[in-house]
Amino acid sequence: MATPIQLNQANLQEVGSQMPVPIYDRSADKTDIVHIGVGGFHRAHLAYYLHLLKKDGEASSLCGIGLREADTKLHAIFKTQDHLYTLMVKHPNGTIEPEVIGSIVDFKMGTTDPQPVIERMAHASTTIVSLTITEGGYNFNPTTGEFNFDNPDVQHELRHPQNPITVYGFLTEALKRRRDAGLPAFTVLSCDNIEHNGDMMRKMLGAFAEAQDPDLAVWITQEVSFPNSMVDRITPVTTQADIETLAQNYDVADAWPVTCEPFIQWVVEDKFSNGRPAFEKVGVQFVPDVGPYEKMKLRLLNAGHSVLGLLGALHGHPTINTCVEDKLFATYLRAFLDQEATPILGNIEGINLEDYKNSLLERFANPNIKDSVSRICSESSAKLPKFLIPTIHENLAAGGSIHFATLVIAAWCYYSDKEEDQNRQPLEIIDALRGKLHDAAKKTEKEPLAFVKQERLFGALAENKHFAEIYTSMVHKLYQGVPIKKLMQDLG
Ligand code: CS2
Repeated sequence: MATPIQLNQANLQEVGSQMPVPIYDRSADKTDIVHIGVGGFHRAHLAYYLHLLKKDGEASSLCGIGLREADTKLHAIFKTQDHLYTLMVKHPNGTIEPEVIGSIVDFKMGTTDPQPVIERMAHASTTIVSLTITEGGYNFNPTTGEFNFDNPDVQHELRHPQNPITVYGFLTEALKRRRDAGLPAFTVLSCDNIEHNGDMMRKMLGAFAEAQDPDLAVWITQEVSFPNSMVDRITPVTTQADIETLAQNYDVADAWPVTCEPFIQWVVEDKFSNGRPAFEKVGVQFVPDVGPYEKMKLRLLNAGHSVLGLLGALHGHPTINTCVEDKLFATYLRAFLDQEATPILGNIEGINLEDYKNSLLERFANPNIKDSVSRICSESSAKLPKFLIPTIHENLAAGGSIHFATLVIAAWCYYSDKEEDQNRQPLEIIDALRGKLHDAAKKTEKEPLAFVKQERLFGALAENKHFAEIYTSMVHKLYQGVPIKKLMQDLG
């Protein structure tokens, strides 16, 4: 086999014989969006929307920022590929639609030398700093909802404002320099799966800035806007097989392509303190209040994923599509969505929830996506308090059903304790709180409520008698070895 063509700017024309490539101007002098957290999702979502706009003549482009050591891998790959990457859209019928995306034109790491990152953010041309820093990256105490000042990185940057480590230190230092230089503030645009993500960011940044420099905090409150936004596109982890498919079937060497589903959605509040590209031209919806859309997506799609992921992990299903191919799982998911998640959503203007749920099941069933259960279960300690636990609390308050969601919590306890499925196969557990979850879960046999007594995750759930009764009976059965599918069937 001939050596595949290395993806980079010089080879774009050659790559263009295999798939669409960007032919727009990629010079870095009009970089007005700076993005922190360039994972697969960002590359399939905001960077893709901007790519569509650039094809339509938009001059703005993106500079990616890495604030974690783990980002050095992408940094190195981007250097050899001139920040180009392939987006492989995977259709349910097996078709793959690859396209080279060129909207990211620069990438800077903030871990070794924070100055170039601060300067990029403080640069006159920067109008938006967007974020995908994951649910866990917001640094708040889940019990109190307040900023977590105990974080040692935060402590460090409060003492050394010019040497920031977290997103908070970088944003405040860059905003301070803008204020001092008489430049307008940029918009801080959160793109994470958190209800009221913009409001949350405003509150957290406000608390940090207040502790660091109260005058600056006042300026930030007056000048910076924090639109809430709902983001959606299923983006599985890239596999070696994806890299090989590109090399073998398309003759292109890309060390880190991104794969995703065809569906894409972005609903954003139109409040940008320093202007924005005309994203509405490429299908982005601008609405006055994104709250209902966010809630719908988090409580149906993301929670639905967690339901399948945790129950599927115990059973031994490897991917989300293998879960929904299993009729019992599909029926269970629908029952959870209809009986527990939907009743608390109320009406959402312009949305038919039946259609939305039908489309979710279709999206989850895409056999070409192969979204791993381990990705879905990763960081459950940051996800479930946003996706699923509030639904249990709200149903308890309203007298609604909680059985379907409670079995997921029981499964999560078993998963955290045993770290293997019910066939004794090891599970890949990725969670910042893995040790704590394991320690709490392993007390279950002596103290059945030990896992749900972790207040920072569950609030006062364990004190609710109705919940405690259902949960205790479920963990009891799981620990006796009753198969998860039998427990699911009993509820159906
Ligand atoms: C998933 C999300 O992280 C998860 O558990 O539910 O990554 C999901 O795929 C995206 O939010 C889809 O927009």
